[in-house]
Amino acid sequence: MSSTLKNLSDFSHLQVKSAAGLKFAIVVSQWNAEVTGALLNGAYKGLLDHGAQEENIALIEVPGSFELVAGSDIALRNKELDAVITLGCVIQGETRHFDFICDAVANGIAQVGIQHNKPVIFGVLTTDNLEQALDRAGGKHGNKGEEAAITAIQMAHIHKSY
Ligand code: DLZ
Repeated sequence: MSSTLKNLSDFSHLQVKSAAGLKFAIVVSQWNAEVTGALLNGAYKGLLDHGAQEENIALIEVPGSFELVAGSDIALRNKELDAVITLGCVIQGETRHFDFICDAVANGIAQVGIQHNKPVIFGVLTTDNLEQALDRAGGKHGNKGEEAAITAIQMAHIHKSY
């Protein structure tokens, strides 16, 4: 492998930096609360383990994942925030509700981030069933809430450095 390619594939410089002093909002959906509660615990752990202070983490609970978009927009009225973490769980049902919610939430969250020029992290599980969701909320596939927190820290630092 050429040295240029080798350097491009070396992400060691992207090790997670400290979250001390950074301000976050977590917006969490109450639908499928067993799952989203576990994602929330994971997100808190991810932030606190990297040095974030509890008083710098705001929490907004919204009814369902669809409302994560509005919740993020409301959170970002606070201009001091460095990043928003959205947490939700949409489980495939027998209607097309799943597709509409997933599309709206993914697109909406991306849009809110662009409008406010702030990182808004997509920590929403979209699964076929509850078991798959629990596997990703502290089960055998880890905790995607914690991963979302790490992503938020990384993006907050990238945002600040440009
Ligand atoms: C209505 C609905 C359905 C059927 N399923 C889910 C789901 O699996 N996960 C979720 O977070 N929310 C669900 N909702 C609620 C919608 O997100 C939203 O709260 C309502 O449509 C009201 O806008």
